[in-house]
This record gives sequence, structure tokens and C-alpha cells, in this order.
Amino acid sequence: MPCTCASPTRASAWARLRRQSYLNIPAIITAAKITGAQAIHPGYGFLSENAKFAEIVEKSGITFIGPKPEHIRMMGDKITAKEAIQTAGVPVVPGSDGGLPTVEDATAAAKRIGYPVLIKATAGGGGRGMKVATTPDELEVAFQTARSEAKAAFGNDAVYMEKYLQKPRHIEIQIVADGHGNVIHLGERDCSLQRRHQKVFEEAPSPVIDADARAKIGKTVTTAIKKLGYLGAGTIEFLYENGEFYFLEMNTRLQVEHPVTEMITGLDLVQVQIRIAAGEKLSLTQKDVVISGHAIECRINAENPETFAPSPGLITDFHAPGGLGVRLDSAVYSGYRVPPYYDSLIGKLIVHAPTRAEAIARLRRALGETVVGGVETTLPLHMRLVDNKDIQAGNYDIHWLEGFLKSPKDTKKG
Ligand code: MV4
Repeated sequence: MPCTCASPTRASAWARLRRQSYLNIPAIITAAKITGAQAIHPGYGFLSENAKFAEIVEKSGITFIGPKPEHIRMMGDKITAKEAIQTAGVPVVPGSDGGLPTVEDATAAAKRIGYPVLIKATAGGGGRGMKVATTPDELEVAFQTARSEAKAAFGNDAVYMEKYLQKPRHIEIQIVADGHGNVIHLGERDCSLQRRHQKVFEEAPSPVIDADARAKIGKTVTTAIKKLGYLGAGTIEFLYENGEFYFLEMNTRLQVEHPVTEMITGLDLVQVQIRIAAGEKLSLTQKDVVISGHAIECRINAENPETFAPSPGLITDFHAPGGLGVRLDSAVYSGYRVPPYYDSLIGKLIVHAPTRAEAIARLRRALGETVVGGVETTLPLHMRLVDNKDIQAGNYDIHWLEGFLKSPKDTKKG
């Protein structure tokens, strides 16, 4: 996926590159026509959540492998998404129930909700345009800052407010829905380990969700998705705190971390998407879905593992790990040049084992086998994570990783 966090000069160079290559919609449609493609899978980049692209594909007589444009659009706007999901019976974070045009509206909403509050961009995502106000005297600055950041990032300064949850986990539920009214969930992924809203390490199932909790939230979510008439694969993201789920947003695409769900369910999610797009019925019902063992994904980025500065360049040495329960999703090789134009994800190491402890042991072994030379990578960070007591205990929240990265290295266990 393209990096969107660059200086203006490089950002516009990237914008030009994107327009000329993989985000050039007419070129993609033409390529599909020339090759006789019946369908287009949008991947998990920008075009995957672009309702306009889905419409153009369908109008060109090609099947879009993904949700209906109306649902992509609905979930792209955070207020519309929250309203629709709440109406369909899913718990949400208490909040302003709509936009806040003025600071007076914000003050009134905060009074009702109770501090701390969080102001979020309606067009948001990636944490931009998000500001916390802990006390009433912080509200005006938070409100104005959130607005201007939202305007700058999304060209839309609409904001709304939520109660600020202080130590939640990020837990997301994978669903798939066919065009015949069947919806199933494939359990959850715990993606709490993030740095600057970039996921680093993901696992399934979550160490804090048991079978009963999974079945309960799964039922709530599938019922809602059915009510919405949603089609295809999707992820419903939650904050999870004190045993309660609070809806955050819905992703209408397959996500980078979908392999952990594939490993614990044995399902090929891209195949499921293609079958749904072809009009087939889901081949399994909810009771056929068996969560088996534990899977962990490490994102291997071409970045300095401490500063996270991008490290593009020539890969001079490469050795992939292997063995039972080890999967490497990557396309790099010795001699490959990591381009500086996109984000720095160069591979995903996924392990699967009967238990979480065995998955961690297998991950440590696989990380030790992996060689990527010539560019810096986040592999050493992952090695430190698997050796950490909190990670081993499953004891972390959405702020844990940033705290770990800030603490002096010699005080960190492992
Ligand atoms: C929150 C929150 C606390 N309370 N909402 C960050 C990105 C955006 N998609 C939602 N985010 C958050 N929303 C309420 N009401 C804390 C975050 C948040 C976060 C969420 C998931 C994973 C990592 C995070 C890191 C910082 C803040």
C-alpha cells in the first residue's frame, strides 16, 4: 500500500506515480477487457475501499470481487457506519450520535458523555484528526485541532465525539456473507500491537476472548450484517475493555492480517471471496466453522527496527523459514530492490500451532531462520516481542507497544 505520511514534495511524486500505475482506473479496466478477465479482485490497497471503483468495474460488465458500492460508501463515513451498525444491534462507544458543527455542540456533547472524550474525524481512519480532551478546559483546542487535521488529511472537517476508552484492546471479527442471505463469522483477531496506527503483530484467537464471548459477539455481528444485506468479506473492528465490545469501524475489504484467520479456520479467504462474487452459496454454516489452534503474524517491514525509518534498497541475501505451521507471504528474493515509493511491508511471517505457547515457540524458531540482508527490517523487533513476558502472557493493550518502544532497552525483559 502506498505510504501517505510523507513530505509534500515526495507525497506529490507518489500521487503522480499512483495515478500513472496501479491506481489508474481506466488502465485497469482496459487491461481487464484486453485479457478477457471476468472479475477484478481489488486487493487490500486504496482501490479496495473505493465505492466509485466498484461501480465503474460493474458498469464495465466486470464482476467486482467485494461488497456492494453502497456498503463501501456507508462504512467509509464513520458516522454513517456507526449509526447503521448500532441500529442493526451492535454495541458502540457512547458518543455524540452525529456530527458536531460548533464548539458549543462539542461542549454540550462532552458534558453529557463525561470526560475524557475523544474527537474523531468523520472521514477518518489511521488515527488522523483524533484528539483527546481529558478536562473541559482542553476541549476547545482539541476540537479545533481535530477539525483542522481532518480538513488537511481528508479535505473534510466534519468531526464527532466519543467517550475515550483508556486501556482497550483492538479486536476485530472477520465475517463473510454470500448473496443468498447466509452470513458466518470466522472468529476474532487481536491487533492491539500497533505503532502509530500501524499494526505490527497480530494473533488469532485473542488471548482474552473465550469460546462463549466469541459466540456471543459473533452472533451479534452476523445478525447485524445480515440485516444490512452486506455481501462479501468484511471486518468489524472493536475496542474491547472490561469484557465489553465497542464498535469502532468496519473494513469492507480483506485485511493485511487475514492469514491468521485462514490458519485457524483452514479457509482460503480469497477463494471464499471469489466464490461469493461468482454467486455461489457459502459452503459451510456457522457450526461447520472450527477454530483450531493459534496463529500469529509478524509484519516484516523494510525499516529500522528502532527508529522505523524506511530502509529501501537492494536485498542482497534472503532465506525463508520453513517447516510445519510456518507460512511466509512475500514476493521478495535475493536481488530484489525494495522501492522507496510505497509503504515498507515486504513480507508477513505467519505461524500456526496447537496452542499459543507453541505458536510463540515456533515463531521464535522461524524468526531465527529468516535472513533478509541489505535492507534493515523489523525482524529484530519481533524477536524481542516473542521473548517478552507481557507478550508471552498475552498481557497487552493498544498502548503497550509504544510504551515498550519508549522504555530504555536494558530495562526491557528480553
Ligand atoms: C478510540 C480510542 C479510545 N476511545 N476510540 C485509533 C484509530 C481509529 N481507527 C480508532 N482509534 C482509537 N479510537 C475511543 N472511543 C483509541 C483509539 C486508538 C487505537 C485504536 C486501535 C488500535 C490502536 C490505537 C492506538 C491509539 C488510539
